[in-house]
Amino acid sequence: MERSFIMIKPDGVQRGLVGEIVKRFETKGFTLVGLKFMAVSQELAEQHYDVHRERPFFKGLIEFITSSPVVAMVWEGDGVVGASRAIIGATNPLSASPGTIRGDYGVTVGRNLIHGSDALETAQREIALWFKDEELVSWQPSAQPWLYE
Ligand code: DAT
Ligand code: MG
Repeated sequence: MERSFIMIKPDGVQRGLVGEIVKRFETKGFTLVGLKFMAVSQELAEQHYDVHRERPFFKGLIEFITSSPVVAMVWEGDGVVGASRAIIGATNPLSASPGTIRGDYGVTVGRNLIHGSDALETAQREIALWFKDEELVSWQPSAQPWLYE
């Protein structure tokens, strides 16, 4: 089944939104297969955001991500990569629709609360970057037959 890498950024943690954000993925029907609360090293942050290395906001982004702990997660389910992007909302919270995480809780692009993989290949790269194989748990939630026909 499909998996996505989801990270609650330092602002989400500092603002006490961890439970609220986890709940949205949980109640949607996705399965949590990995979760850790952690400080992010400079090296990990730079690797994670490698595609943005040449962008003017890169330095500030790395400072922000390494400034305070994050919650790193892997969620599993049919179509979870695309659906997570929809649950998260547009990159700029002011453009994000109400009902999305960024639309409901954010006001500026540099404090947009949460990261979600943007494609299947990106998800695979990010999961491998943030988690060891043994940190991911394959399991069958008892609600599975009530979520999938
Ligand atoms: P997303 O997180 O929606 O995938 P992205 O990959 O384009 O967005 O950018 C990664 C992060 O970089 C984004 O969540 C916030 C930050 N960022 C993007 N564009 C920015 C900008 N114009 N100014 C400041 N930060 C920006
Ligand atoms: Mg992105």
